[in-house]
Amino acid sequence: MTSVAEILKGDRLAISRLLTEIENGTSEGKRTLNELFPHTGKAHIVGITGAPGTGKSTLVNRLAYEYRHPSRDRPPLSVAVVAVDPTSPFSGGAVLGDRIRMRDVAGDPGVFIRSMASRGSLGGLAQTTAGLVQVFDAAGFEVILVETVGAGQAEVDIVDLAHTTLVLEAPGMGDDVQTIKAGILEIADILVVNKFDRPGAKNTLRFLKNMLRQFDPEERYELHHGQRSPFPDLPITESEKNKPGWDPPILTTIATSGEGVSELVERITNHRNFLLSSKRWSLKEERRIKREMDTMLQRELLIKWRDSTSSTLYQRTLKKLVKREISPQRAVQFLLEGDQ
Ligand SMILES: Nc1nc2c(ncn2[C@@H]2O[C@H](COP(=O)(O)OP(=O)(O)O)[C@@H](O)[C@H]2O)c(=O)[nH]1
Ligand SMILES: [Mg+2]
Repeated sequence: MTSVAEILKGDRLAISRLLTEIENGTSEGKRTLNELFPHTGKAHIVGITGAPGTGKSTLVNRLAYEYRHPSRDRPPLSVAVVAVDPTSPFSGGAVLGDRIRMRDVAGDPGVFIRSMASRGSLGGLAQTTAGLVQVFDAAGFEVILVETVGAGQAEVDIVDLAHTTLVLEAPGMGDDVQTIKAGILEIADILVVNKFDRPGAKNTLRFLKNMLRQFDPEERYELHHGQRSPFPDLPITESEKNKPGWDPPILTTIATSGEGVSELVERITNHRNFLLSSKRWSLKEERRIKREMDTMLQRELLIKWRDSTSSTLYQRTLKKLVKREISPQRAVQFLLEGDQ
């Protein structure tokens, strides 16, 4: 039994156990999440995405350190890290490298690092990640850093989860349009050119500045607010639309030495303040929670429906569909409403 009180107190062992329950999709984990939910909504959730090797894990480590030991006049904040990147040195494999890198923050009770087993996560990667984030939020961590690998739809998922999304690029990752994945720049609240000590870094910076200039702010806004989600969303009011927007800055860092990281934390904090003062924080939260509920609803309805439908009818319809005797739309109509 995981005690909710223990989690709320920030008990590390209880947190650890609950995270495992959630990863395994147990009903105990789900039950505890239900009880924890009213205690969430306080943390600043920051997503860090980008191609493998751009330096996400190294930067996350540095960010955690900077939050704990601010080099500027800022109060130290507690930090949780969720690494969803399967190639992350936080997970598996490079244990030695892991230890060496993590020594800066290891043993600090204000830091909690969890790498997620990305293999076959029951209930879906995005949902499990959201669950882990909720645990840290309820446990009182003030900042939650989520590292995700930029592959497939993963970077779009992070927009749904995070208040602030950092997109990492690095020189030598291929500075042309093809290699910068479509959609990844649009989701950035802050763009970071890491490995600024490497040759070609200035070119990467110039290239990104040009790319960013081409975006239509309206389009960015819609993407950030879920207007492209498959679900009919909460409408954006005219007055909301006309509020001054956020111009995503491009920063440069050297994650290995920590250069530029203090400035980055400053900008991340600015973005949080921007969201709060423009009321977009609550708007984002509302949309995120709605989407989460819709996704669950969709899944549960599908399961319920399949339980209540004859599998022979389902198989027969599927066969017809595969043979192209009927269209997918017709098949769905047939399954839901019968032959009409
Ligand atoms: N030269 C240089 N190397 C870096 C920098 N940041 C990260 N690296 C190195 O790049 C490699 C990949 O870093 P990692 O953090 O694992 O990248 P990830 O796959 O995006 O998480 C590691 O060998 C890091 O030490 C940087 O700013 N400069
Ligand atoms: Mg990594």
